[in-house]
Amino acid sequence: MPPLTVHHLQVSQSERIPWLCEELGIEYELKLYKRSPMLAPPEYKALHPAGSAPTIQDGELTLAESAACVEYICHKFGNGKLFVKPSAPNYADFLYWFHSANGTLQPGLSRGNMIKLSGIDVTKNQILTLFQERAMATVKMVDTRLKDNDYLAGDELTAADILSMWSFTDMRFWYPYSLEEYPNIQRYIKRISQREAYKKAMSKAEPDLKLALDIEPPKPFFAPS
Ligand SMILES: N[C@@H](CCC(=O)N[C@@H](CS)C(=O)NCC(=O)O)C(=O)O
Repeated sequence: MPPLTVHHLQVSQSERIPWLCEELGIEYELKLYKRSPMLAPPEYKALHPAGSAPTIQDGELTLAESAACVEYICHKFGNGKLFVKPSAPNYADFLYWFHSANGTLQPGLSRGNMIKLSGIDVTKNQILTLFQERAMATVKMVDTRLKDNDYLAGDELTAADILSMWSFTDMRFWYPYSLEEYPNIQRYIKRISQREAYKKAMSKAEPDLKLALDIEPPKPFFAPS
């Protein structure tokens, strides 16, 4: 039995972790959980006080929060692979895109999703309109970055990409936006979705899902009643 257990909640940002493990070539046990109906089921919530996906376990340790899980696994099991060393010329680029992925990009889109689920007419509220504009401005920034770079930190895939990819793909089951205006993100998605590790991870984590890899978003996964 491998020491590392990855708890994946259906159609959630925890899909990042099996993908990471496949990129690192490490063994892990994958446990799958269905949503009930929108949030994580009680047995998932019981894993960690945060009750959020992803959650991983390594022996006695239980850890949540995507970036913490990614950093822990890369250093504990992957010899620091997919992290950029301080001596490398693209170190600051890596830090920026690694942290902005979950510090700005993902929270911005999540906020947009909450607003949408609440059913509020955003066009009638200046603050909410501002939130949504800001969220899409971060997507635009990524698109600009990817114009001359195959991956966020430069020529090679890093942990910054592992954290970011979800925001342009399956996140759109929750916050449906088109990629029409983001041609470089479209190419990025194509590039990553052809990686063996990505394909292998998604076939294990989301075996029944047609992934949101197209330009237009999929039908929402959950519609509030
Ligand atoms: N910043 C956190 C966010 C975690 C988060 O909100 N995860 C969502 C899945 S996308 C979740 O757990 N939703 C189910 C629930 O709240 O019950 C992270 O990156 O781990």
